[in-house]
Amino acid sequence: MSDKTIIRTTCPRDCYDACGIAVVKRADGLVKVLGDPEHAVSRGALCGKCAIAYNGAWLDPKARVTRPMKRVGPKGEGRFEAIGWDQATAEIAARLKDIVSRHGAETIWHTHYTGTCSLLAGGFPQRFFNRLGASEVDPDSICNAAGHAALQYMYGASDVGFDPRTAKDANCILVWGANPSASAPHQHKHWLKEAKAKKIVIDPVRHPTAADADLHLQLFPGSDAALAFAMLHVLVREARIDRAFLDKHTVGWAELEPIIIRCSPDWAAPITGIPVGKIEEAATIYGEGPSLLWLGQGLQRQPTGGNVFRAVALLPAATGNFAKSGAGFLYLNGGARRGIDSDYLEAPHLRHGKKRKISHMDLVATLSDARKAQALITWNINIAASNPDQARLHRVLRDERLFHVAIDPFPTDTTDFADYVLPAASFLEFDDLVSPYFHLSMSAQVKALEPMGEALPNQEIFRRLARAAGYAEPELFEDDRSALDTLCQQVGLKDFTSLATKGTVDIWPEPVPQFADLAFPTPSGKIEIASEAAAADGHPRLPQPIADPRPRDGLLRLLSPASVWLMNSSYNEDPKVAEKLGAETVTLNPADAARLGLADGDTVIAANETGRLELRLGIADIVPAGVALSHKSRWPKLSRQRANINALNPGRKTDMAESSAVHSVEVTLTKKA
Ligand SMILES: Nc1nc2c(c(=O)[nH]1)N[C@H]1C(S)=C(S)[C@@H](COP(=O)(O)OP(=O)(O)OC[C@H]3O[C@@H](n4cnc5c(=O)[nH]c(N)nc54)[C@H](O)[C@@H]3O)O[C@H]1N2
Ligand SMILES: Nc1nc2c(c(=O)[nH]1)N[C@H]1C(S)=C(S)[C@@H](COP(=O)(O)OP(=O)(O)OC[C@H]3O[C@@H](n4cnc5c(=O)[nH]c(N)nc54)[C@H](O)[C@@H]3O)O[C@H]1N2
Ligand code: SF4
Ligand SMILES: [Mo]
Repeated sequence: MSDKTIIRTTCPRDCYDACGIAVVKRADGLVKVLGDPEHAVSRGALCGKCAIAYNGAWLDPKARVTRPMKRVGPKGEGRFEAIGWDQATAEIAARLKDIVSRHGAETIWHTHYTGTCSLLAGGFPQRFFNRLGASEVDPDSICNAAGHAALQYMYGASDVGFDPRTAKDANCILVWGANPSASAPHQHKHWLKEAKAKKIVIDPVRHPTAADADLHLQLFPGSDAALAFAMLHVLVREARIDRAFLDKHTVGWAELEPIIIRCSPDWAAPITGIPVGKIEEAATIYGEGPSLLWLGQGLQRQPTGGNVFRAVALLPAATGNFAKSGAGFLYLNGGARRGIDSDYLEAPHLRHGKKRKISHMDLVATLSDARKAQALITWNINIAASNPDQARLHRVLRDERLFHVAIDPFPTDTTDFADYVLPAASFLEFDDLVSPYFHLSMSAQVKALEPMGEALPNQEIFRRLARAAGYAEPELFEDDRSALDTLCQQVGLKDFTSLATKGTVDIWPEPVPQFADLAFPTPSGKIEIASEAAAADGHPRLPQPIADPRPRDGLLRLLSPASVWLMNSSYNEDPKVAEKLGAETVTLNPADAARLGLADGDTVIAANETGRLELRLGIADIVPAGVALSHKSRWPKLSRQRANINALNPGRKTDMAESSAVHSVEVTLTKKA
């Protein structure tokens, strides 16, 4: 008899890769969480951060929250006593019902994001909040809402991307404002490297994917729309645009073309910082086609991020890069495209009345107002690390008036502020489904271990809260197996068990071209270069050839993108990952360091009107002059300052969808005395 069993499951993190995992359980109890060698993406290796954390803190009861807990000390001190589930759910439900009767259900706010992207643990809790009538912080407003809004105006859809399998037929892959070497490590390592296409990266930072590319355009942050217009200028000049496609499938090109003609590379070079020759080269390579455009998330986290997206997304329209293999763009491949019905998952029909929503950028102001907010429930999210205006947020979370329930597998800065902390099971401990957002596949998340201590999956936690609240609607209590089978059937699979035996399946056996039928789900059925819907919402009808003003003298533009060692704020809980992270640094171009009289390794103070933070200085020409780079999402409580980079983030909104313009933060840097 074998002395080990292997369970194949899927990583459900907010990551393009959605790796297949093999959990090896030895008879003596030893567990190893490894990359599944048979999985097309992971090919036997997890990324560095998961390889450490999934075999470290995620298996360590001392690192986890394992029991429901109730606050005993002052708010924010993180002192709790363990209680039973029945007591926790009864007390929480009673408090919520009291708030509903005295202040209205809309004063109960919940906020959640992508701690897990699995479907039940990410979506099922909405059934409870719909029944309760709670208000919601718009999830995407902390991440990518501007890009979604822009693509919806133009293409009618933002979650229908290219099929990565069509890369075999692409002559060019243009990665614009994404850093696969950190945020999609297996696409960096395998998918990009194996494609014969020429690779172009457009990013202010020379990250490893940019360094490996055939061409890197290291533009100044927030100048992407100007660059896109200059590339279009070259395409028009060199007659590389597809006029037949434009005539038939787009509206507004005739209005746009005169503007493009004014936007020469000579005009764009000083604005973007990219030499004329490189703009021409990038346009020529892209224009040869077929070309894939990977629209990252970084470029839309700018004050004019919506406009940036509309301008960059003109490229495939102008060159007819659709409906053929190796052509198209990708922002995200969503679940709906595969047939997943989010209304089934989230049951919005359980809600009476309209849902109140705010942007994450308005969270502090809302929580500070007792008429608007009496309670907060945080799940799948760590706002105390990830959100802007950190000092004020921590202050309002410390207010005894605000009733706060936090649900997490780990004791985070956010759970430290809560009145009740509920232990979430990790993805290794329950069945679920993963709908990857890069590849057009579907994967099973299969229970490999028993939940640690008394931890429960999110969906079960909200069933218990619904029961304690005395609700009766059957949707609130549907069991996992029934919901998983229904979701599998929605995507054309037999049931969960059959998917689990395969691990991951491609939804379409053959690669599918993007917008194969050239029917765009916009009001006109065409690509709306000129958008009446955008104009009706107060935006320009056309994308604009604009760029953000450069920072005033002395100020630096601070970028804080994804770290290679963290998944947002996740994995800070693992001491070995913390060791890899080392001191929190900021990287400057040598010219700026010389101008400011700073040396490598100096302790510097980054400051602006929102806050200040001590950082260790690194000097490297991976960033252009005028730009500072510091990766996001340290746990504030692990630093002496009890703060991270978001202490400097005022929470400025993008032009569209009130989303986060986090990469527009400006700071001064001075040497610590
Ligand atoms: N400065 C700066 N700030 C940023 C960004 C930036 O670029 N710069 N990026 C922003 C972006 S893109 C995003 S998406 C946000 C992300 O910010 P958050 O959504 O706060 O992401 P995480 O920090 O990973 O928090 C997810 C939490 O979910 C928990 N979790 C994991 N699995 C489960 C589960 O099954 N159940 C429950 N209940 N919890 C679980 C994890 O332990 C973790 O604490 O941060 C934003 N903040
Ligand atoms: N390892 C790891 N992987 C992750 C995450 C993580 O925290 N760590 N987070 C996950 C989440 S929530 C998300 S949203 C994705 C994000 O993944 P990505 O789409 O890769 O987005 P970011 O990491 O925010 O930024 C990507 C790049 O945008 C660049 N950028 C910033 N401003 C501009 C600009 O004005 N123009 C251009 N062209 N580029 C700009 C940054 O320099 C950065 O290199 O990654 C996911 N994967
Ligand atoms: S975080 Fe991404 S790269 Fe790492 S194991 Fe999960 S899916 Fe793979
Ligand atoms: Mo994100």
